Amino acid sequence: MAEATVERKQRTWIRWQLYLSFLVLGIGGLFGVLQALDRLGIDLYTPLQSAIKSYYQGLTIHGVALAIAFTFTFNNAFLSLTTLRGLGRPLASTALLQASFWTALAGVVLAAAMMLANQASVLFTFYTPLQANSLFYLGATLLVVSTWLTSANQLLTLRAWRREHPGERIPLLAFVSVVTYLMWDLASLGIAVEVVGFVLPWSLGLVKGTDPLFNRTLFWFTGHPIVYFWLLPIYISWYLMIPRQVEGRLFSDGLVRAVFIMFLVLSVPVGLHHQYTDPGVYSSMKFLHAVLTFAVFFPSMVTAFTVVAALESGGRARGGRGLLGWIPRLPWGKPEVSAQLLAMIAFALGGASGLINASYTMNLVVHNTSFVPGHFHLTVGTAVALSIMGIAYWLVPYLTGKELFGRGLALAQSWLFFIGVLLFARGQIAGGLEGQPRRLFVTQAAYASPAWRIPNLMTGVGGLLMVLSGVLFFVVLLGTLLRRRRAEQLGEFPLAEVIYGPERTPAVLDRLGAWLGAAALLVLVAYAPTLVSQGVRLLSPGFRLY
Ligand code: HAS
Ligand code: CU
Repeated sequence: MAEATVERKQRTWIRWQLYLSFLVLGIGGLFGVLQALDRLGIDLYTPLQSAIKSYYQGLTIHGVALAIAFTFTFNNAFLSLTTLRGLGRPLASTALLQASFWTALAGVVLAAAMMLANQASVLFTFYTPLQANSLFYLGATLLVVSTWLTSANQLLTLRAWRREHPGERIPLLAFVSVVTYLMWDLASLGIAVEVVGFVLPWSLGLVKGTDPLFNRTLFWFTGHPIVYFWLLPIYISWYLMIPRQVEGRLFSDGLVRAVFIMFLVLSVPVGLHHQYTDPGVYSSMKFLHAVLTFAVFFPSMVTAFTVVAALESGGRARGGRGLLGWIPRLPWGKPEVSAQLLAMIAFALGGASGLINASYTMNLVVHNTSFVPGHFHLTVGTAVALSIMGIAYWLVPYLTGKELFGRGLALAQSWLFFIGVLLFARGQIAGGLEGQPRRLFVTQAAYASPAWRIPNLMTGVGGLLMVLSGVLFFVVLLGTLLRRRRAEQLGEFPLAEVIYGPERTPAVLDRLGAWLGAAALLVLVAYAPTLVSQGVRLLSPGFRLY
């Protein structure tokens, strides 16, 4: 088959996986309504009892759909495309691309069916000894497998490319795409061992007991780096696409490679910052993870400076003068840009709240309070989700050949989401500082402090604005899809011009195998003492509190 035909076929499968991600975004987002209303003192769960049994069932659907299914399927689609574009050739295997889509779809269907049937109200962290129906765990496993299939396809494609281009530097766009998935391949081992090794056999009744603490450590082995698996595809857009979209230039090829390598090496060995308060973990190891958490903060700081520099170069090229005069000159009228600019601003706040979480002692104040959802709705909930919406505004036209519907509506959507999350997160953070627990069913709480009232009002109103914004996103999306097709592809694929290109980049950064080895070694040092000392005692039976 000619390359162009293969590529067209592959774009179709990429498109399907992208639609799957948006479908899941819609389902997960809608459950936000119930939660936001609860913060306003309106309990919709009781009247909806026949469909939704509890607050926790709704919260599980919200978390699993958005944090796991939406992000994984989007990444599979987007980073397959960036690999294909980056290497300038079709992916090595259309079959793997299809397999990734079908596996993800099967995973979504299984997990969704179990959650909707109230057979898996275990929240997105699925801590044992809470037990779900085994089909739920199988669904989650299939979602992870879909990412591995994507990664395998990337690696095969890279190998084929290398054969055709001996001695050449890996093109930057492909490099960052492959490194993102390599990081995730290593990171996902924790959850794979937890689910396949312990939880699935236990939920099937093949073994009698499980070990909650050991499972939890394995969970956070993956549960921290998963946040960078959500984030790095967005960084790819901020580094390599946004500069072009604002008519600016990216500073340096080498710096971007170095940042992604830092994420590869440092993303995993920090998971214990989710377990500062857990027993059975050496405090020296908690301290090591705290130090490494501050280390992995660094590449994001580099990103902040580099991305802002690219924005500034764009704003100045468009006539901006003075210290800050370049900001209003950015193309704020383009929804694909403004959504991502607003997402960046939210991320600056999300990053700062991350430092509070990461500080060993300050964590004691905020851990398990609503401060934490305040933090992660600024990060994954906005930096990632709103950026994805911005990306969709050029990507869907690009893939379908249909012009974006309702540009003004799309702009309003971005601002509404941004204003919504500022209120929402400020409310959650303020409530958390007043000791309000996270995952609290407020209207039915046996105790509630008056100090939580205004924070919850902000969270409720902000949350409703975010949902409304989500509805507008779907109006724009469906409006676009229902349009008549104008061309095979529409618009250009935005790729940044780089000031200092790869010729100045140290070749050692492209030695992916060696960096992966270094990462694995550091993980061993950071995790082996804890896992060995905990040992595995398969003693706990399963509980169903739902
Ligand atoms: Fe986090 C808990 C620490 C980043 C997500 N985090 C969570 C949870 C989630 C989450 C989901 O150390 C809860 C899990 C659960 O259910 O229990 N987090 C950090 C730190 C960072 C961080 C240090 N988190 C993220 C990202 C996430 C995410 C990214 C999702 C995508 N987090 C923690 C800790 C906990 C935690 C503890 C446990 C808390 C507990 O007790 O349970 C850092 O990596 C953040 C670095 C970010 C920056 C910001 C860079 C800014 C940029 C934008 C620049 C652009 C600008 C715009 C300013 C340094 C790149 C200019 C625009 C113009 C228009 C001019
Ligand atoms: Cu973390």
